[in-house]
Order: sequence, then structure tokens, then C-alpha cells
Amino acid sequence: MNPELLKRGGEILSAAARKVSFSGAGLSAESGVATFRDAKSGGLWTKDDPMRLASPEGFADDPNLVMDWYAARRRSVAEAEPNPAHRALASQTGMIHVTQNVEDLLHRAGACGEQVIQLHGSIARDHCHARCGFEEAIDLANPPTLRDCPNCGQPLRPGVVWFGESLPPEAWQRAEDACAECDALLVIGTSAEVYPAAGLIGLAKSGGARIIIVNTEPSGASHLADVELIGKAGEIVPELFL
Ligand code: BJW
Ligand code: ZN
Repeated sequence: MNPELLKRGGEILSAAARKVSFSGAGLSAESGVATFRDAKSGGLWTKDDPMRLASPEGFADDPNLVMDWYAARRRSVAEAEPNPAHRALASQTGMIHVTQNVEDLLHRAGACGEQVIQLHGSIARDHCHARCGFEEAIDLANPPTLRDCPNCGQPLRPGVVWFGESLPPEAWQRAEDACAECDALLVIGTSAEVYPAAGLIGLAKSGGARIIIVNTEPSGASHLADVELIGKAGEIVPELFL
């Protein structure tokens, strides 16, 4: 790690009145949660077809396959623990954390609910696929198999955002506001390939924010970085707040 770049990143953050983090699966990789597109560490989409497992069409085609795949991921999240990057972020009072991650490791690290904006939903809830309004919390350690909605008889599905689906409007609005108004955006562990979420980085940049990126390799947002730190989130993020 280049100590000069690390120092510059830390200075940008300490000078910023309004700090926001924008994270992806790489934030939780060192906790043992799989990433999606990372060939080196066996990202989910390097072996599984996203359109079969994370789209409404895939669920309609084979709901048991989708629920069983989510059950395995849910068990892996239940076994995971927050890593030093989650803890460093959670300890920053007043910092907003916009995340694409569907697990709750930032919350478990101590961030309060209001501080965390989950753009792609939560793996800890199921809701009715027909959107009749029914939803329920599920036990990640003992995840359910396919079952019907008690209200309308349609299948229940994970409370996450699949390809082709809109993001939760309130979360999206809050994320846009936070990114448009921040002075520094700390981008951690995302390939920045999935939209509209990845567009928040450009939004922050055009609003005048300085962009600090932490990733094990260059990403789709590298061209927007004021400071790009190549390395592991669990090692670099705590150093930025010393
Ligand atoms: C580390 C590390 C360590 C590793 N330390 N770093 C063409 C162009 C533009 C857009 C589109 C298009 N065609 C279709 C679209 C839209 C589509 C999209 O963006 N597709 C692109 C992929 C092409 N988007 C959508 O469909 C979205 N909805 C939408 O657009 O609605 C509007 C609409 C409505 C109706 C009709 C039409 C449009 C919804 C996107 C939903 C994404 N869902 C998923 C699954 C969530 C549920 C679940 O988890 O099960 O979200 S896909 C997956 O990707 C997941 C993630 O949140 C998301 C982002 O991935 P992330 O987090 O960046 O992970 P990786 O693996 O990609 O990257 C990890 C990074 O970490 C890597 O860079 C590593 O190097 C790094 N790393 N270890 C630091 N230790
Ligand atoms: Zn229902």
C-alpha cells in the first residue's frame, strides 16, 4: 500500500463535513461472504447464471432452484462476522453508508439502522412475489424452502432486488440525496458495473465530492477516483480513519 495515497485519502475524509460510503460485495469478502464478479475468489456469477437465480423470470421458471440457492447464501451470511472495515465504518458517527449488500454486517458491526441504506434490499426478509404486501423476517441460520404467501397463495421470495426490478424508492431517494450532497465518497469493494447504483459515484463527483476508492483491483469507477487504494478493505479502511 502506497503510504502517501493512504495519507491523502485519510486527509480527504477527515476534512469532509459530510462523508458517505458506497459499498459492494468486496466489503464483506473478508468476512467469508461471496462476491459476484470476482474471478479470483470464485464470485457467484463466475459459476452461476444470474438470470436463472436473480431475476423474476428465473424465479418464475424454477422457484425451488432459486430458493435453495438463497438458502445456501443465507446460511453463509449467518456464519459470517463483521470484519475490521465494517467496524471502522460503523464507528463513524454521522457517516451515511449506502450499500448494495443485502446482508446486515454493517448493522451487526454497530451502525444504526438510519445510517445504512440498502439499495438492493435485504436477504433477511421474504416477501410475496405478487407484492400483495405480505413480508416476514426469516432465520438466516435455518432458511425456509419454497412456500406460499398466507395472504394470496402466490410464492414467497427473498426481499432483494433482482435484475430488471426497480430499487426501493425511498432508499434510492435517500441515497441520491446523500451522494449529491456529500463532500467525500468512500467507494469500497464494488465492480461498479450494476446500475443505477453505480451511477451514484458519478453523481457525487459532479456534486463536487472527492472520491476515494478501495478495491483489490481497478473497477468501473477507477476513472472517477481522486485517490485509488488497491488492496483489501479490511486492511485499508481502518487505516483511513486513524
Ligand atoms: C474487494 C475485496 C476485498 C473483492 N476488499 N475489494 C446495460 C447497461 C446498463 C444497465 C443495464 C444494462 N442491461 C441491464 C441493465 C440494468 C441492470 C444492470 O445494471 N445490469 C448490468 C450488470 C449490465 N440493472 C438492473 O436491472 C437494476 N434495476 C434496474 O435497472 O431497474 C430499472 C428497470 C426496471 C424495470 C425494467 C428495466 C429497468 C437492478 C439491479 C439488481 C442487482 N441485483 C444483484 C443481486 C441482489 C440480490 C442478491 O444479492 O441476491 O445485486 S446482482 C449483484 O450485483 C448484487 C450486487 O449488489 C450487485 C453489485 O455487485 P458488487 O457489489 O459490485 O459485487 P462484484 O462482485 O461485482 O464486485 C466486487 C468487487 O469487490 C470487485 O471489484 C473486487 O475486485 C472487489 N473485492 N474482495 C476490497 N477484500
Ligand atoms: Zn401475497
